[in-house]
Amino acid sequence: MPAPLAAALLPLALLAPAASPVSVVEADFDPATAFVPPAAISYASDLVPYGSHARIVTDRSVPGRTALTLTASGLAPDHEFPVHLHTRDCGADPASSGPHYQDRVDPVQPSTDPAYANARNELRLVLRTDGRGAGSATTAVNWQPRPGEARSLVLHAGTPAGSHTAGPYVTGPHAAGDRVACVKLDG
Ligand SMILES: [Cu+2]
Repeated sequence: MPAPLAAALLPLALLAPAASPVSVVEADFDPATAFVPPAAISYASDLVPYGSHARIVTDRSVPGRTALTLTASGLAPDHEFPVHLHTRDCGADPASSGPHYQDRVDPVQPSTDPAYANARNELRLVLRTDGRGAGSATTAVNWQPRPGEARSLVLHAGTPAGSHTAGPYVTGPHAAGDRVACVKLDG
């Protein structure tokens, strides 16, 4: 392109909006078999009923820091869900979301070394629902995810432990730690 034109376009390029530092994902949980692949999948409808709702606000406006807030409604009442940032997209198989996202990636996978598998190097929340199944949790870490490497937020079965009714993709009663739902993220 002629140099004068390039020079004229340069200011426009500088004005192009950067990725917003605050992103909001809102989604209803659906079965993975929904006709349109859902933005949020429930694998265990007793803990995460179809039609229940999640809102995730990810705030990267402070350099070197990420704050994440999960607000949900319609979930199982009085349950404590461990929630983590995972690396891969949600899929019909609960394992699709891959391992936990780590700021410093453990060279040994699956990661069990507490030097890597900890709440500073991973993004973890505990979502406690009230008697009506609503709840909110927030956390912040001193890093920002590498683009494209933190693609989902996964809810795990937590407390109270015990056997829950299996959803269509979880055969048999599921135990604490099982992935019961997954929300796709932009990042
Ligand atoms: Cu997890």
